[in-house]
Amino acid sequence: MAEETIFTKIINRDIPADIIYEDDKALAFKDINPQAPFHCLIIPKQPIATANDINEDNAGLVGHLYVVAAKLAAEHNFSQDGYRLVMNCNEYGGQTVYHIHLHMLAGKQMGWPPY
Ligand code: IU
Repeated sequence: MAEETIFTKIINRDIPADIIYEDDKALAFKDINPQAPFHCLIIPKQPIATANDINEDNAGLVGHLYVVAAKLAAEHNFSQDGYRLVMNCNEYGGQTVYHIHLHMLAGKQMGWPPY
């Protein structure tokens, strides 16, 4: 089990967040430091520390994060124009919160490479 992070506090409503989606397995909320006109984080309610901890047992849950992303894209009309989904891992990946999260960035043309 991963250490409790600030994202567990958001899941438990111990601290506020702009929550835009919730179901029994996942939560999505607006990033407090948005890097695009639309920037939300899609997280599993069950904490998983990093992408290194994704395995056959939790693959369905991780896949569900992408299902939520597709739903949000449709709901917010980003499906056609497109968007970016990113999961940072550990220091070199730029991860700062050790509870996996899918960044969903939309509403502008993204660049590549992403550094
Ligand atoms: P990272 O991939 O671990 O670096 O992403 C963490 C993100 O969490 C980052 O974009 C922060 O702005 C965001 N965030 C947040 O939305 N709310 C918080 O309370 C905290 C971080 I702490």
